[in-house]
Amino acid sequence: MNIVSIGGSDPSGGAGIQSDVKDLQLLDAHALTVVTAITGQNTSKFGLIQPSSKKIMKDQLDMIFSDFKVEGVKIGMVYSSEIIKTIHNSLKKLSIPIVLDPVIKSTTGGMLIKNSAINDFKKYLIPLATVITPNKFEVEFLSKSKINSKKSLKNSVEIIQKLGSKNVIVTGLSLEKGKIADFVKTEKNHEFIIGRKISTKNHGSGGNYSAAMVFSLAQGKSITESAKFAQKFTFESIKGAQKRGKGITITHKKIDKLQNLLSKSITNFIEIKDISDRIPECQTNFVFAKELPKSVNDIVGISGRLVKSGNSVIKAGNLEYGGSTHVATAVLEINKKFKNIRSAINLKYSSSVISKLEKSGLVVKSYDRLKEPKRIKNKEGSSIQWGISDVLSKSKTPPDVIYHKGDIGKEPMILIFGEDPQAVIKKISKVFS
Ligand code: PXL
Repeated sequence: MNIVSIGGSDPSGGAGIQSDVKDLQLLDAHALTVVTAITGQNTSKFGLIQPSSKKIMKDQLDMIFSDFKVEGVKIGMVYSSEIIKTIHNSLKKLSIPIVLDPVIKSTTGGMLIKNSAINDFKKYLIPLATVITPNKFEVEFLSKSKINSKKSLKNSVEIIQKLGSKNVIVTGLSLEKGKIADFVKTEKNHEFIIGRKISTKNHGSGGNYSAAMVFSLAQGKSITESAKFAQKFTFESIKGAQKRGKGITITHKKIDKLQNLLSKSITNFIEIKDISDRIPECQTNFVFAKELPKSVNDIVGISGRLVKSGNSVIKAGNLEYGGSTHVATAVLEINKKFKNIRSAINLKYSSSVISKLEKSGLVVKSYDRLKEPKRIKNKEGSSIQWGISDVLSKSKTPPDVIYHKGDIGKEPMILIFGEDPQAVIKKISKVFS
C-alpha cells in the first residue's frame, strides 16, 4: 500500500514526515513524501523554517501521482498560501482518503503555518479532507470559538464541518480523570472514543494519530473503526516514548517481536514459487502465539488472511492479536500438550502434498471429520479443536502436520505446525521451493 505524507521535515525525527515514514513502515505501508518545508528544531526549541518553492512542490506532487497508485494522503504542515494552493490543485480530483492534520503550532512553540495562510487553509484544504484531526487548541483556532463544554465542542466542530470537511475528530480531550477522549463527528453521528491516558508532554503524538488514521481508512475501514485503531496506535506510541534529546520525549511505537517475526516469515512464504496453488478456498492464515497462550487473543494472525490473487499471494489486512480464529484455535489446542509449538499455517489439501510431506521425514497425522460427534459439528468453531485433540490423544511426539479430508460442505485442509514461523517455513520449504 502506498501512502503520501505531505508535510514538513523535522530533523529531530519526532514529528513531520520523518515520523510518518517511521509509522507507515511499521504499518507495512510504503511512505511517499512531499516536503513542504524544512524546519530547524530539536526536543527543546524551534528554529527556522525554509518553505519549499511552488515549483518544487508541484514537481514532487506530479512525480508521485504520475507514477504510484496512491491509496491515501496525509497532510500535515503546509505553511504558506502558495503551498496550500499547489497541494489543492494536485489533490482536488482524487477520490482516495485524505486525512488533514491541521498543525498550527509545534509543542516547542514554533508556528507551523503563516497567519496569512489560515484563510486559504480553510478555503482550499478543509474541503478536500475526508477527515480532519485537530486537537482542542486547533479546533478553537480554526472555528474561532472557545470550547468549555460538550455543547460548545459540538458547535465548534460543526463550524469546521461547514467549511467542508465531512468528518471531524477532535483528539486528546480530557473529560475524565485518567482517560483520554477523541470526539468523532461524522455527517450523521457523533461519539466519544475513550481510552487510557498517559500524562506526558511529548513530541509526535498528533502525527502518530493521523498517520494511523490514513492507513486504516486506506484499507477501507470506517471512520469509527479507524478512529479506534488510531487511538490505540497513538496510545502505544506515547507509552513507548523515548528521551532521545535533552528536552521532551519523542513518541515511539515499539515493534512487537511476534508480529515482526511473523511478518518476515509471511514475506518468505509469499516468495515461495507457485505457492498461490496451495491457498485453499477459505484462504490461508499464518499465526504465532505468545508463550502459554490462554486464548486466540494471545495469538497474532492476519486479520484478512493470505489471499490468492492471480498467480500471487497477497497479505490482506494486518497482523493482529486475535486476527485468526481457526488456525489460532488449532495452535491453542496443540500448545496445551506441546508448549513449544506456537505457530501454524493452513494450506490446501492434496494427497500428493501429503505424501511429499511424509517422504520428507515430517510427522504427519490426520483426523476424520466424518467421525466427529454431532454435538461438536453443531457448535461453530469447535471442529478443529476436536480434531486436533483427537490426533494428540494418540501422539507422544508433536506432529509437524495434521490434515483432514473434509466433510460434506467442508473443505479438506492441511495444517503445518512449528515452534515459530521460521520453523513452519522450513517445513514448507522441504516440499515447495
Ligand atoms: O506535530 C506537528 C508537527 C508537524 N510537522 C512538523 C512539525 C510538527 C511539530 O513540531 O515540526 C514538521
